[in-house]
Formats: sequence, structure tokens, C-alpha cells
Amino acid sequence: GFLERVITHPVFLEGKCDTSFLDDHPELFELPQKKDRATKILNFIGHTVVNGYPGIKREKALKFRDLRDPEVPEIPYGQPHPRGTRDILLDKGAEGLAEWTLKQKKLLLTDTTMRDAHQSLMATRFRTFDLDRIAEATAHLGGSLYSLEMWGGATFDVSMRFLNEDPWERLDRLRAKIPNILFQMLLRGSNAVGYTNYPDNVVQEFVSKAAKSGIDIFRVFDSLNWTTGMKVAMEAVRKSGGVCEASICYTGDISDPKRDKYPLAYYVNMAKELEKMGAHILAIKDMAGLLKPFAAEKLVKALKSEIGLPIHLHTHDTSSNGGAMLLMATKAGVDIVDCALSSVSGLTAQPNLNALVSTLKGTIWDPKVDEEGLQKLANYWEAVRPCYAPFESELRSGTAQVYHHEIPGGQYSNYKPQVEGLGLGHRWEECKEMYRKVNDMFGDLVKVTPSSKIVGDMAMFMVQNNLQPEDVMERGQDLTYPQGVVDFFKGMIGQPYGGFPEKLQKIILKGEEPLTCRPGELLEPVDFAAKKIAVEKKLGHPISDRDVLSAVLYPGVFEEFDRHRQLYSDTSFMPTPVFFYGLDVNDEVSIDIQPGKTLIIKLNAVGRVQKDGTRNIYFELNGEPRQVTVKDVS
Ligand code: 3PY
Ligand code: ZN
Repeated sequence: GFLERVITHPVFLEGKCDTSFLDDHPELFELPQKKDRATKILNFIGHTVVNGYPGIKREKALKFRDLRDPEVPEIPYGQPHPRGTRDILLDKGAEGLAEWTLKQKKLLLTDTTMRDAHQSLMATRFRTFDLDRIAEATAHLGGSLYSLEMWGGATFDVSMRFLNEDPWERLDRLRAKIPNILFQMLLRGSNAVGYTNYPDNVVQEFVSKAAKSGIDIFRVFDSLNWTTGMKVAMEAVRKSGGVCEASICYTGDISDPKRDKYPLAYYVNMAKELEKMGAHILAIKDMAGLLKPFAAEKLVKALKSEIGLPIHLHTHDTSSNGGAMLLMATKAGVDIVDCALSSVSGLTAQPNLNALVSTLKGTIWDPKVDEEGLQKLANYWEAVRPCYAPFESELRSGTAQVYHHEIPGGQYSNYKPQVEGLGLGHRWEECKEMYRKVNDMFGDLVKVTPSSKIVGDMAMFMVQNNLQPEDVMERGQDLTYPQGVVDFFKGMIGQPYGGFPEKLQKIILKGEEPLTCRPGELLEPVDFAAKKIAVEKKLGHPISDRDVLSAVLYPGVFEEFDRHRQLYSDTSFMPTPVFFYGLDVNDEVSIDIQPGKTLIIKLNAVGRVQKDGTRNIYFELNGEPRQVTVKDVS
């Protein structure tokens, strides 16, 4: 055909034409793979039909045909996007946006539906497919929201590890459809979007690529409130032109004089320091929902009078006091609050956005958003949510127990399955109690990723081995601790406020000397060019610069994800019910694999297991019979 005539042309053969564009477009060489995309998808569905989706127990699997297609609100064709906060950022820059924010009388709202809400309710499983489908409507109906938290935290890891999709591509697809509302991500300081400190140049490169890919606001925190650990990330955000939102993580209880490690003055001092370090916005990050309503009033008042930055309040509704808390904070002058659309709000997620909007209507804080539009968005997520049922935590009501165990909302929906995974499900109450005991043993820590994971790992280790704190203190030298716990006491994620408990540190480190400097100072910078060559060689195909970052942050996870992508192609376009649950015989699904290209797939029959352990799966693809063979490993 055409290609053959080109490559046999004399000019081409003499090398006199410019073919350098081929070097920049490795995808041109992927033709043979693209051609059998349909087969790859059939293989994936066949695999899911036979073996189920990893992590979903058979008894929890739902029927594809019972999961209705949610209604996507229609936006009149050609209607321009309402002017939003991102337009303000593009016009005025980060400082200008901060000034504008301070001037607003109305309460500004961040919607966390696309990140923290599902991280905290269903272990971060929302797929790009469902996010993408509501993106256009969100841009229109949510056009008066301050920001959408839609990236970072656990989404980066989980999208590759469990959903087999590219987090960068999710960002691209949402950005393309939502150009008007600020995009916000959660950045774990020196731990970026991981669980361990990375070399400085990795944090810098990650921030730079995230900003270029469309992140506007970076909420930066350190899991021990160690501001030294936030410096590199904060500077990188400022350099990228992004909005630097620095967080104080709230723990303890400023209204309880007995919890005196973290009094009001502690938070005010930290906030002042972050202001000096160049924050554009200050976040109060109440990751476990420990900030009580009257304490919130006190904290916000103090911060408003002591610092000049807009204040953005984040919380979790685990106790069910979240709504009341936000109202007290509003009265005290908070500028922006985080909430989630009603259908994915409450419990370990954020308080109910739609309810807050109704409550403030007609007051001086009226957020002036499209109430009906936001209801439509909530309705969409209400219809989507059942697809994710197997990942829901079993918390049925708010619980004041959170004030005791202090488990962050984003960890809660993970801690439970981890406990069950270790066969400790029947000792769940004990595991929560041990979480508190470990916190006390460790000197009353700020607990948020990754310090919260370290406390959780130690608690599970102790319950599993029937250890109490006194056992560890008395005969702990002979035990082998989880690696994360050892690294924590070595100073590998930074220095806790008030220092490490010395006796316990000696027991756990068994004579090894801990660090007192910033771990990033000791970690060798990554050579990205060399890394790219090495990964490409290992995988046998070219990868993008963003892939290189994914590979640096999560080496094993990235390789496994890439293997999936090669084997089954990009499965992020598959509707969620078929992705998680496959098809039953006679089910039919239509999949838009790219604009204008739709596959209609029907499952006709599943063959018996053969001698070699495989089964033949019989499909109809766009009306033609097609058969694939998959290994039965169920
Ligand atoms: C995260 O780091 O993922 C969190 O949600 C912390 O609250
Ligand atoms: Zn949170």
C-alpha cells in the first residue's frame, strides 16, 4: 500500500527526505498492536469472566446487567464554559488568585468527589471512565466551584496498581473537558505521591510535570508536620507557576487541656512558618476529622488574625460532626472549605456539599453556586456508586470513636481490608484500639500518609503477634519489625515534633544510628535519561517522560501496569461494570475505544476447562463470531 510506495521511493531510499518526526513519534511503529486492539479487549473480558477481577471475591461480584448506565446531564451543544476560578489564575497568577480569594465574602467550595471522597469511601477505586463521562457536565454545572480535588494522594498509585490505568492520562482527559475550574492535587511533600522520601530532583520533576499537565493548586503537607520536609516541594510548586497551598495537619484536640502536645499555639506557629516559606494559601488538613466544631471556630479565628493568607479547610466526616464544624469555621471567617457531592459524602469522606449549599443560602456566606446543577452531578455519582460496592468500607454510621483511635478517613477504608487480609477481621476492634496504643508509644504523632501507615502496620503487627506495648518495651530487641517502622525510627520520613521516643527507638533500631538531617539530602538524584533507557530496554518499547516518572515513583507497579497495557491495550475506556465483573452469557456491551470507534461485544458461551487449563470463550464482536482462549487460574 501507501507505506510501501513511500519506503521504496528513490528519494526515501537515498535518505534525502526528513524523517526526523519518526523519532518523536514512536507510536507510529505501534501499528501491528493497534490493529488487534479488539482481540486484546476480548482477552481481557474473557480473563475477567473466567478468573474474576483481582481483589473482588466471587460472592461480592455484581451482575453486569443489573448495573444501570447512569444518566449524564445534558449540556446544550456549543454552550461556552462558564468563566471560572482557573480563568482568574490564568489572568492574575497565583498571588492574584490568592488576593481574589481573600476578598470573597461568599464561602468558596472545593469538591473532593474525584479524589478524597472515593479514596476515603471505596479505597480510591473511581475509574477514569466514570470521571471522564461527567467531566463536561461538571465544567458547566460546577462552574462556580472554587476547585476540584481530582489527583494526587493515593490516586496515582491505585490507578496503576489496581485499575491498570495511567494517572497522567486521567489528568489529560479531565483537563481537556474542564478548562475553567481550578484543579487541585494532594502532594505528600518529600514523599510526593508515594509512601517514602524521594530524592529532591524526583519531587521537583514530578511537580513540574504535574503543573505542565494541568494541576493548578498543590496542597503540600508533611506527614509529621516537619516543615523542613516541605521546603523542596513548596519551592518546586512556586517555580512551576502553580498555587502553593501549604498544610498544617491537625491532630489531637486544642479544646482538651490534657492533650497538650499540640495546642493552638503550635498550629499558629506552624502556619506563620509556612507563610514565610512562600505559601499562597494555608490549608488546615484535618485528615481524621478530629477538629471539633468549637475548636474549629477557635483555630480559624486565631489563624485569620495571625496570618494574611486565605484559609482552606479540609476535614473528614467520620464523627458526623463535619457539617457543624464547617459552619462554625464559616462563621469564624474561613475562606474555602472541602466537601463532597452528597451521594459520595459523609462517613470517612468529606461533609455533604449540597447540604452545606442549602444551609448557607441567603446568608452572607451564600456560596452562590448552581444548586440544581450540583444535584444533577450528585445524582450521577449516586448511580455510579453501586459499581464500586465491593470496595466500600462497612462503616454504616458516623462514630465518635474516631476521636479516640484517630485513624484518618483516607486510611480507614484501607486499614479494614488490610486487617482482614491478615486474617484478623474478627479482631477489628482490637486493631483500632492498638492503633491508638501505638500512637501513644510513638510519642503521639501527627498521623497522615505515610506516618499513619506506619502506625497501622505496627498495630497490625502487634495484634498478629499478640503483643502489648509493654511486651515491646520489655523484650522487643528480639523482634523483627515491619520495614516501614524501622525506616521511620531511622528518620527516613523525617523528624517528628518533639523527637522520637528514645528508648523505643533504640529497641527498634538495634544499635543502628538514626538520621537527624533531611533524608532528601542523602538520596542520590535520579538520572532520568539513563532511567528512561533502562526501562525501555526492560519493557522492549519506547515510553514517555511521564512514564519515566511513574517508573521512578513506583517501579514494580509501573512495570506490571505496562504489562497489562501491552497485553490488553488501554482498558480505561471500558465501562466499569464490565471492567470489574465481566459479562454473563448473553450480556452485550458497547465500548467506545476511541472517538468514532465502537466495539459491540456479546458473550455467547464459555467453554469447558481443557487439559492445558485453558478455556475457549465465544464472543460476538460487531456481529461477527470471535473466540479467545484464556487460562483458568480461578
Ligand atoms: C493521602 O495522603 O492520600 C491522604 O489522603 C492524606 O490524608
Ligand atoms: Zn483527606
